[in-house]
Amino acid sequence: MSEKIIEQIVANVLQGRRDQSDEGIDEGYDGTPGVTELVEEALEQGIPVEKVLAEGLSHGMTLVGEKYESGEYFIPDMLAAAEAVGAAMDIMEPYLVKDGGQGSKGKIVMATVEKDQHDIGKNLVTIMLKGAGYAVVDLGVNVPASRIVEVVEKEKAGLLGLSALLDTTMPFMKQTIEELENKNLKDNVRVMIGGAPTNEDFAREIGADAHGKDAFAAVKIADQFL
Ligand code: B12
Repeated sequence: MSEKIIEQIVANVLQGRRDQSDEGIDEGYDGTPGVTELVEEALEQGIPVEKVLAEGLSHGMTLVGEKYESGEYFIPDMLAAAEAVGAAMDIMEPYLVKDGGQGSKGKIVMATVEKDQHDIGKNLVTIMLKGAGYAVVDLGVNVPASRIVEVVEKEKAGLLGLSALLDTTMPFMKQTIEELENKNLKDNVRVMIGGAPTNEDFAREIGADAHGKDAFAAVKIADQFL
């Protein structure tokens, strides 16, 4: 039963169907539940939030990415899928946060770097960290290095998480770390980076303290540093 609903979530992410009123791409979806309704149902059935996230929403978006890469999908298709996943994550947040503490484990600043609008991965990481008991200040997308550094200083954050999905925006991660160094803040805050084009080597190269391949890794890194 749980496998079936996860499969339906993946299929509906691919169709970009937020709810039952959406048509989707292929025939045969009319009037059937969309991503938000399926996620609600899965959670009501007691399927673990982590499973819905990883095997449903995250996996679905990965497949959307592959279809875009192969030329089968275009930007509006990616956007529709992203919107459906975003709406589903709003439903999941209270379930995740209910399981965790009240931000008592430490403070983390999260941001997608300058000129980058991708936020699904960052939002996933943010909800997982909140669920694990951290207080997270989420600065959103397209955040300049100067703003990130200002907030890290003001909030006295122990950990900074940076997300980038574009080759062209990865250098802003380096710029952010350099600004932390210039302001003598680098010793007070650990920096973790993530996002599809990043890796451990890049993290080392720019002076980040850790690279996380997914939201679960982000929680492990936070537990290690805070
Ligand atoms: C959805 C999507 C979009 C949506 C974004 C909507 C949104 N609100 O985020 C829209 C349509 C807006 C979009 C636009 C563009 N996109 Co786009 N997009 C994607 C797509 C299909 C999926 C990304 C995603 O959400 N994945 C699902 C999430 C769950 O995965 P994730 O982001 O990787 O995050 C996980 C991990 O990486 C990690 N993680 C992420 N952040 C962090 C941070 C920390 C601290 C840690 C520890 C971990 C971590 O944990 C997450 C959860 O497991 C990817 C394809 C792909 N394979 O990634 C292309 C992709 C990223 N886009 C791409 C491109 C080119 C663009 C555009 C330039 C297209 C255009 N010509 O306009 C624009 C750029 C807009 C901009 N300035 O940012 C390219 C990038 C190529 C490159 N390497 O530079 C990709 C790879 C597609 C492709 N193959 O060509 N895009």
